[in-house]
Amino acid sequence: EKGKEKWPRGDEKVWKDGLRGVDKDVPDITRSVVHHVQTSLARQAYNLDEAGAYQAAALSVRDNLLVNWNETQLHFNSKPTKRAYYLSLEFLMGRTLDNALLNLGLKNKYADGITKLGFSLEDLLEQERDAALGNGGLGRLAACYLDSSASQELPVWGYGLRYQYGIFQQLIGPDGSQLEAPDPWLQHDNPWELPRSDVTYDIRFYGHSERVDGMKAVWSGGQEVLAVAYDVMIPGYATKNTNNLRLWESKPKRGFDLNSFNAGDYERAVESSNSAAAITSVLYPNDHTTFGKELRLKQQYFWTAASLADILRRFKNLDKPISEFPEYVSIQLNDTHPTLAIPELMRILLDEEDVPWDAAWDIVTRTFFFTNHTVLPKWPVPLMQHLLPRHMQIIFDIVTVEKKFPGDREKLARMSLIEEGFPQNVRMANLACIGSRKVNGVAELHSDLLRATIMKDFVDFFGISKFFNVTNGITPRRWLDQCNPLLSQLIADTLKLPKATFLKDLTRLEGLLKFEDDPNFQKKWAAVKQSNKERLAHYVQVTTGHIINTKAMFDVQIKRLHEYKRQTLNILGVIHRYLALKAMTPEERKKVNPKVVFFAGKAAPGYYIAKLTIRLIVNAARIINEDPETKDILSLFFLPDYSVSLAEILIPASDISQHISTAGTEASGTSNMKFCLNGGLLLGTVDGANIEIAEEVGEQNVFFFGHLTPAVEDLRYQHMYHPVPIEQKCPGLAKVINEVSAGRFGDAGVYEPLLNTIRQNDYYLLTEDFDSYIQALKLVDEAYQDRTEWIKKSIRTTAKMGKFSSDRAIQDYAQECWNIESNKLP
Ligand code: B1N
Repeated sequence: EKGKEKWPRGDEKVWKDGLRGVDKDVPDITRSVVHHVQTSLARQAYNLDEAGAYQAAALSVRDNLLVNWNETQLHFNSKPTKRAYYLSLEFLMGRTLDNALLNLGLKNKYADGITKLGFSLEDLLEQERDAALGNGGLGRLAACYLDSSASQELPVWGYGLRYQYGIFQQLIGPDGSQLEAPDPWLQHDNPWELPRSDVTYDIRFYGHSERVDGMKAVWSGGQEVLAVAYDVMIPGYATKNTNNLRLWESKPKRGFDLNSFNAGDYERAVESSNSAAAITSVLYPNDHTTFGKELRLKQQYFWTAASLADILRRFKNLDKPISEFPEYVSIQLNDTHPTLAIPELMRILLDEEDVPWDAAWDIVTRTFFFTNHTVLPKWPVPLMQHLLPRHMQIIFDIVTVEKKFPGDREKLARMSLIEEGFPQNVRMANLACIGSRKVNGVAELHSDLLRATIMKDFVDFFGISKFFNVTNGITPRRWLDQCNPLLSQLIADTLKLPKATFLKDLTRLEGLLKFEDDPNFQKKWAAVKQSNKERLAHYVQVTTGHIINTKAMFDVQIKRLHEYKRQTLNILGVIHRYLALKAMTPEERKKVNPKVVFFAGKAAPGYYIAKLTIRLIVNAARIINEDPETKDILSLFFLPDYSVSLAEILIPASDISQHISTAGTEASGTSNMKFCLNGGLLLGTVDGANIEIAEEVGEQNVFFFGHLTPAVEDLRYQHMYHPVPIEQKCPGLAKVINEVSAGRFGDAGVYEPLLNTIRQNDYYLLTEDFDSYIQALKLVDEAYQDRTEWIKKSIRTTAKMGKFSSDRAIQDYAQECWNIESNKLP
């Protein structure tokens, strides 16, 4: 009988005593920190700085996590359990120490202990470097989903890559341009990972594939690279359950290729060893647009092959027939990046497990689930043929089988995995779709668009039930309790609930509605916002030297720089405001509500237009912030090097945040949810999850503007074929553009390519939405004048954010796709 097994070795009591591990009391905590100072760091009270104290505290917390991690794995291994795996090329984790302490419920005790040792926990938290293995929303979503899976005691592991360098560090050069520096985040020891030098797999590239019989083949030759596992502990909130994020590092299989070395070709030997290590050296910083690069395809295959080999090994420990694989394994594909997992599982089943084609395809299509986040990457056939000959063969075999489907030729051509042309391309989204059990988008509008456009033929073929929606979510642990402890405490006090109640069931926030009219509560609510604004102002003062008026309205747009996200619309709106202020009399200006505008975000290093937008923001800020006539009522900041940690300071401080993508272009957005959860109001277009936020909080509590999705296509068509000069189309915007063009913000001429995108095609429809945008900003100003009503809107917004917890999203996936169950550690 399971669970009653004999103790495997030695004296059970001695073992269990030793495992007690979890430091519950302050003396235990200080003892464990001091122990790490002395043994792990070989230091003492005399020579311990904050960085060392952080390391020792982190190692002490890590001991707790490791005990829980081990117990969780043992627990889930004690009987055959269905597991889900989240394959994501990006996990944007941010910092760990604070989050781990909160999830373990040990924050106050560690704070006490650290104080007794002569440090402050708050200062130590600042010592930690962000783990920034992601570009933006897609990677942060993966991190939130891990937190929610562990917190809900679900058997979910993440699989990703252990990049040596995360997303680049952003600097601003003297002319206001973005400069990039590497992010060597592993320079200091990383206490949050556990190298597993015993968990390794050989991964093959290149070589040749020879058919043996029928659909089977042998793939040999080429280059072999070693994948080494590193485990990152993912603690659940208020539970012992601690899940795993397994990240792969690439290493040369042998130190050198001895054959080349013996032949005296030392350079070639070192080169091939370098090329193995190169695979996981750096995160690609081009979100949405990384096609055609051989190293990127190598990363994708290396990661999916190692992850699948590992998943298969775990499955084999269960001693079940391979046909039952989908009964024990569900794999979620985070966008098309891991789509090679589909032909890779086919290869393993056909070539290594001797499963016939139809049975193999059946297993594959019951195992995978595909989440689409955006447009459609393709890979050139010749590149794939060269790098992965066996997988290309399998993809062509799938195409052959596909051809037997009934249907008209045009439709089949649209649905094909191969796009004809010179060269041919593999359509990864089509492969992900036909190889998966289910396909989802990330907000209602986005899922509707998928079903109506790029997936339409597949909907006709497979039926609508294969296609569904899971609206994104965010973890309230990090995005409320951790980043806004004052608000979290006020909510707990007001609702007379332990924090854990609403942090685990975010719909409980609705209880706040009862208090929206209570002046005492309103006052406290406003005081929390004020103190978060002061925290941000302090940060800005320390990092830039600027002093900010914290009585002003804080208006925030922070996200990757992209034309479709329209930071350009925002900065041109700011300039419009500035010009309007300049035209006023001093008396008129006195009546204006002061405003501070914050921008932050990185542009892909090769994205010229996005980088010009940054330059314009920075240089406009230099002029506007120095103008004695207006600087008290309008100032503007571009905060460099946006990160998860910076978001944690900015989001709780915002009065209004901007999510202003051209309708139909932002799949969901997730920072919109974070701002609203923290009582910031939303100014946005009718796009992505903005729509569902408005449905929840009520349209009277959000500021919407701009054209709707169905209009966008027609407008673009008109711009193409019936262009109207901008002076005619949108005189207000034309005036602003002319000022920029004339060099009012420095650099006459340099912004022309950016301005021309608006003057010419205006693909993102700034000329169409500018007037209603300015109108919406005016409504925001007016609403802010009535402070009591504004505070009520803010309370209502927070109260109605329950739907956007990533716990709900993970439940959707667990039920609709994975068919897994919670299992709490005793
Ligand atoms: O994924 C987020 C959404 O909230 C955003 O709306 C969406 O833009 C974002 C290639 C991407 N879509 N596609 C990417 C990232 C990296 C890369 O190499 C594409 N990111 C999104 C979460 O659903």
